Amino acid sequence: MKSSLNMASISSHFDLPLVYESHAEIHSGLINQTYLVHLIDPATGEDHPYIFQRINTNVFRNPYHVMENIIGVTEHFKSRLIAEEGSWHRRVLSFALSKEGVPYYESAEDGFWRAYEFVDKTVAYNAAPSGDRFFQAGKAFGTFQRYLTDYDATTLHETIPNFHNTVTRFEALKTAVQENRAGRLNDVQRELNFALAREADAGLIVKALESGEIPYRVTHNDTKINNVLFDVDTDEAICVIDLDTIMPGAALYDFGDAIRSGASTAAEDEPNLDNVEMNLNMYRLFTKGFIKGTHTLLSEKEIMMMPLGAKTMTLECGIRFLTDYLNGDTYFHTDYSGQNLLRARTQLKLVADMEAKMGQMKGYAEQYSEQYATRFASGELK
Ligand code: GN1
Ligand code: MG
Repeated sequence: MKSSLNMASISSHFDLPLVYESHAEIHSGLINQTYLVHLIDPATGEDHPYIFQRINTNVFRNPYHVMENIIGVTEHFKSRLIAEEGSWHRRVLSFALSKEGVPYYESAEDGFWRAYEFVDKTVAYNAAPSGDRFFQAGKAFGTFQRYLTDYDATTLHETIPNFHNTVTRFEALKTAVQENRAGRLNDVQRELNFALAREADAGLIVKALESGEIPYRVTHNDTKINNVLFDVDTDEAICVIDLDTIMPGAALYDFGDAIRSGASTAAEDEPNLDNVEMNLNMYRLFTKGFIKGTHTLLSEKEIMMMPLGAKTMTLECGIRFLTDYLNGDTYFHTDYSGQNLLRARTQLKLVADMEAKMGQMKGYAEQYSEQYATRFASGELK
């Protein structure tokens, strides 16, 4: 399918008064295929860059539901931006409609495609380039959650069932162990023992949601640092992207997954585990940004559980990579054999490091929430 990719033809199915000029693949996500496509206004010669994505329909079994969620949420987000900030320009994704009037184009040959306007003068990073930008990312993801508090979560489709149900993720790992489909079980004994020793703790967030101790919110669920766009001039995090997994969930999922990816000192597949740590200062700064972005939304219980959120999301991601390694790399995109095992190892190393730093991680969220609560109450911050 890849070699026969005809972007000129794919782009012609969207209702845009523009003509195709060129495209380049963007290799960052592990699930969908993403392209920067240059479309030209034939009257003026002006370039209108778009992002085109082919949805991985093995992962997102119902891509119509994915797009329904995304359109609903982005429309709501726009109205909140207008109400709170006066404009939504460059702050939310804007999707193109096809000539049939739907926000996607599909065919048996090309697959399932969507297109959105490239947000000009922005950049995404695979690793947080500075503490300030990680603080900014925290604020953006926190604000994202706050603007969606009044979104009717019952209208959302569950695009991937049990996506952050760490309990069922452990079940999937155990099934993969039993099946040993790729014959790799012997490579992973140490990682497996480490993960299974933490299985009981992995259910704590799920249990807190089910018992009503913490609320279900509309969450992003994939808050990897490369899923937020930064303004190249101001370094502000202005637009949250990759909206495929927006579903009801715990605020701790969004907080935790961002820490997992952005507070790590190394790449997800770093082979030398001595290089992999959770940077405590980055943890602190993201916490500060997230608390600032959510204003006074989070409950005391949620705030208290934030360090656990970081650990749980990292453990979950570790066992997801491990499961995929055992299954023969069928879910996450890999560039080389063994990449999923390296990814699993970095995540589990981060879990160990978080356990060692847990005493220090605790307290930041409480501290910032008190500070910001006072500043919001006095009207100093809005
Ligand atoms: C995937 O698509 P991407 O790269 O933003 C995955 C996340 C994982 C992440 C690990 C739908 O995210 O859950 O945390 O890889 N997305 C899905 O890098 O499974
Ligand atoms: Mg992504």
